[in-house]
Amino acid sequence: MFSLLRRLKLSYSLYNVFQRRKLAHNLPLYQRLGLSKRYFSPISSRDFANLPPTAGLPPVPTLAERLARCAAFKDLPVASQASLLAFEDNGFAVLSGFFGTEAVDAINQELTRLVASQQIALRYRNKFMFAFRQSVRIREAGEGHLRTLIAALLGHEATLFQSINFLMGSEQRTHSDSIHMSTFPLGGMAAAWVALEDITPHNGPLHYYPGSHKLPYYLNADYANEGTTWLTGDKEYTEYETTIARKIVEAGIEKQVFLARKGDVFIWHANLMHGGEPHHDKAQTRKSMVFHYFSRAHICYHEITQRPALMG
Ligand SMILES: O=C(O)CCC(=O)C(=O)O
Repeated sequence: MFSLLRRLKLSYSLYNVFQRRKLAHNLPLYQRLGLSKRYFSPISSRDFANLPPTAGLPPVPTLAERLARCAAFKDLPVASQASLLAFEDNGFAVLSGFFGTEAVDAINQELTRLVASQQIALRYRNKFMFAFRQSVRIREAGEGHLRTLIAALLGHEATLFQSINFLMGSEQRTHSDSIHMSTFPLGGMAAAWVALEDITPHNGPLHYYPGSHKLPYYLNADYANEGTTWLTGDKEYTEYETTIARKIVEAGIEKQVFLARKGDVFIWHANLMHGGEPHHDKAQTRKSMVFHYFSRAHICYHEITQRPALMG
């Protein structure tokens, strides 16, 4: 019964009726693309099936031109610049030592303070969600040069949508963020993962599949999770994960593990397959933080739940 209620589109649409300010971002695009949607309407990839893949997007300069115009890019070491310039080929970029020790220590202290004062608590087993809404310091880390660089990678202005802090490894199975934070046209999001301490093979490093962003975007239709007019899909999330595991084997892409040093940043593309390795040594922490950004030029929503994304 509860699971049926959770799947009922009407119930969250009713909730969203009261969220106009946070949902209005999709309206100009709905209008431009001729989609008859209200700000609170359910939305999923099925709604875009008859539209050209880049419908509604303005033309953008090349990645090299966009980065060359970005002040934050000019200040970076050559290796980080090269990594960003290769983003469209690889689906990721590594910015070694992007945050200094003092900045990382301050973020860790901030998280300790927020937890101690119960301003944030664990959700979904091991995640501290949206700490940036409670902490100027954490917000600044995501809003500063990182957001500018992400905007240059996306080719559009970017909004910091979500932060997640981890004290232990996520141990998340491989996925593409586009099933959770989805856009039309595809590809209008990116994430920046920050190592808040040195990461070893024993404390659950991030893993990723180079070039996997060029695979198709696997969405609800790819694991029979489209649902009906009134209900979202009824598939367990593990079915999505199993589909992705199979697709990666079929594609023959080799997994890489990111053994980050404190302060390193790993940026991933909307469709880069990634996840968290097992955290073997539970005596060690795995402090990290990830910022998820949406493009402001795209329709932003959540494919699994078929909800428009609440911004801000
Ligand atoms: O930090 C990790 O281990 C993975 C995080 C992740 O997959 C995500 O935030 O999308």
